[in-house]
Amino acid sequence: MGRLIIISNRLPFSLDREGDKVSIRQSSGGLVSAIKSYFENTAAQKGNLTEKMWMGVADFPQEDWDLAEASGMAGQDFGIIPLFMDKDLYDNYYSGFSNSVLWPLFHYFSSLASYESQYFDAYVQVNRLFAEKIAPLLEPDDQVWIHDYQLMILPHLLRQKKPEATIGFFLHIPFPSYEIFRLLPTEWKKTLLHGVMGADLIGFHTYDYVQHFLQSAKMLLGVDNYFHNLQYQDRLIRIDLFPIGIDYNKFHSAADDPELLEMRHKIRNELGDKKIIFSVDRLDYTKGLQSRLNAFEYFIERYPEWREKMVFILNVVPSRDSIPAYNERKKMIEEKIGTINGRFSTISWQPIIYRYNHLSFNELVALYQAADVALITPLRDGMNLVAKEYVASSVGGKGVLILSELAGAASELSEAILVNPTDTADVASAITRALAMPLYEQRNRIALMQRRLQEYDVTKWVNDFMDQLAQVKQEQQKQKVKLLDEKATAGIRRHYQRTKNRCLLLDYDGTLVPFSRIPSEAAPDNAVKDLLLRLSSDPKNHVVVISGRDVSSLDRWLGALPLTLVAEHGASFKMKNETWQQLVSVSDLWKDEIRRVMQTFVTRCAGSFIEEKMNTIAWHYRNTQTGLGFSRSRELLNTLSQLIQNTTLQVIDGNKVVEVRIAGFDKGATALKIINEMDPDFVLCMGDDTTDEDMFKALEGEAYTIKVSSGASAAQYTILSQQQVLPLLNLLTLPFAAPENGQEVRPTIPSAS
Ligand code: GDG
Repeated sequence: MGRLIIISNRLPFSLDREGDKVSIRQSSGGLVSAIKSYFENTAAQKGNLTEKMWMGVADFPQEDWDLAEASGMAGQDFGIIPLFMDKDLYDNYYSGFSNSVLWPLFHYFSSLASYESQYFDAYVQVNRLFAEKIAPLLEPDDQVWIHDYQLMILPHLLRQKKPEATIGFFLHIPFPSYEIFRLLPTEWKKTLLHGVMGADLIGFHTYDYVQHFLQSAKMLLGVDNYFHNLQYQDRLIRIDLFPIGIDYNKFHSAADDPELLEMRHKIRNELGDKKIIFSVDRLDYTKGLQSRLNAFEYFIERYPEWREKMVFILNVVPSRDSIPAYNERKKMIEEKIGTINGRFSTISWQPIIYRYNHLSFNELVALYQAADVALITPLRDGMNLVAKEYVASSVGGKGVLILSELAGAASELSEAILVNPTDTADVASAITRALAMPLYEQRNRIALMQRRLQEYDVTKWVNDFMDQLAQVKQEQQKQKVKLLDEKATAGIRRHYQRTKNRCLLLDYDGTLVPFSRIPSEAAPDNAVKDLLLRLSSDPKNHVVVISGRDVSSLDRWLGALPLTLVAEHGASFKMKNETWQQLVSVSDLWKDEIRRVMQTFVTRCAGSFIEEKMNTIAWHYRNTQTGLGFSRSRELLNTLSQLIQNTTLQVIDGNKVVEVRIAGFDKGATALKIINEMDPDFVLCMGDDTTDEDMFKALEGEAYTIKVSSGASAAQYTILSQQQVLPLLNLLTLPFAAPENGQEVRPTIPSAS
């Protein structure tokens, strides 16, 4: 039974002190109530979690905390782990690296980022303080969930101290495209990516952010993804989207609160029958206040019929006012409001009602409910909860949401009027459209959005994340079971040394030799040739190199050795000390059409090329721009699969290669044929590619099958890199140093499952 430990920059409450008395002010944020509700229903029990803890930086002095603890007030909802730190250090980490580098850059305001090295140093140091504080407290069944851009390297720092820990990470802001992310100094960006990848599960709000992250991981760390999974170093990591939800019922049922009802009536009465346009945001340049005001001004100019018939209630919530970029914006915004009001106000009407303060929950929801239109136009926003809260608060389906297409929420709220926030005319026309929208249309749109928000609320979001975290852990466990460890190696080695009629089936590229940028240059070096010679010179061994390569390459590189060679997945073969034989002999005409299609892909994807063999034609994309090559390969697979329908050809999705070959033979059938003919007492089969999977399946229960590289496989064991292949083969031949004590157990070959 473990604990759920939430780690975020701030704790979910503040302390107020008057004399010797402290009082606690709980945060009403969605995450707090979601975690509480996760524990109130059965989900936490399902995940075997008994307690909830929260760790974050305290924004109050240690002595206030001691007082709160002494009076038994602290830690009612959560066990609290406060972190106290030096103010300068905190400022450099929070106002500095977090909010003057990561925040502007991740929201595409690259010109506002100030790349000060003391900011980065403080960021690393504070993340380290978090790791040092939490690591000694962790117990084996605990699940750690780290939140947001202030703590991106904490997952790795914690993993270093606790390799087995269960760690999730969620980013609440956008993950930018690679072109933006790469603007960071090299050491910083690698540290950040490597840092996040200390987690087992990494969550983002949208599909785009997931793709951006995967691309950065590919470009900067050379890690390829397989759907949502990454194999990084020796761990499986999952990257997925979890669009955060809101506490739907809290907003939806707030309408029944009498105090709130009164507030709503008051707002309505004071504004008469004027339509209300409403927005509420933290003071932040990402929220698009300046462009929103420009659009609103243009709207009054362009659509004078609406003058005196509507008001815009603009509520700005103070935020990060110690950072210069924020303070300057406040002045600019207030000047613009002054200009608009000065320009269009009449004795009885002022177009903008501006407030710079924090609203109580009831005030906020009363405004949501009173507003005919919510105008939410951030220039970039990870998600934007205000948009969701406005929709959830609607009474009787009334209200129109105008939403920026650059907010993460836009991908879920497609029934809103979506606008580009910098397109003044577009936003102005959306405002007229919203003000004039018939009630039945408002209801239709709100109902559809409400249904979606209700289904995937914040509790569901927490459940979803925690379920996936548990799943990744299980998959890692399964993978670990397959890793060829010392014990399994010793078992295979003992078996090898006791047997007299052995068959070794070895793939070539990616197994015996590393991949080469140009296939024709992948010649074996002396180490490979020496080892193959030593293995094949042993009369107890029958060594088979089984490859998709053509006859001439295999013959040139390995023809002089006493090996059996299988070329083009079995279409041609040369038994030990014999000559080459070809199994199929058909006309080459089929290649013309395939070559023509592949040629168009060579033109469209720089760096790719075609390789022709006797029975195969292949398009290689190993040397192309990462990402582009992969997406072109998906298109090519699609085109070729349609083209070869009703023929005897077959398309193979290989390792950075798409191949078309004559169907009817594969490495599996060939391997099986060989071992059926020789009836060996020991079979070892190694390979790295999709085509080797045919062998692994065909030899299930008959051989030790070993996949070189990670990822799903039918092989019984996995080794993680090609560099381990020769040492492993070498080791098999070395006699054990001393007679072993105890009774030797003949190893059996477990079936691969
Ligand atoms: C980050 C990401 C992502 C605002 N003013 C008042 C008030 N609020 C509440 C809202 C809402 C929250 O604050 C603001 O959430 P947003 O999502 O709009 O924006 P960020 O603060 O920037 O949050 C964002 C979010 O994390 C979650 O992942 O959506 O993209 O930037 O809940 O209701 N609440 C009260 N008075 C106010 O004056 N009571």
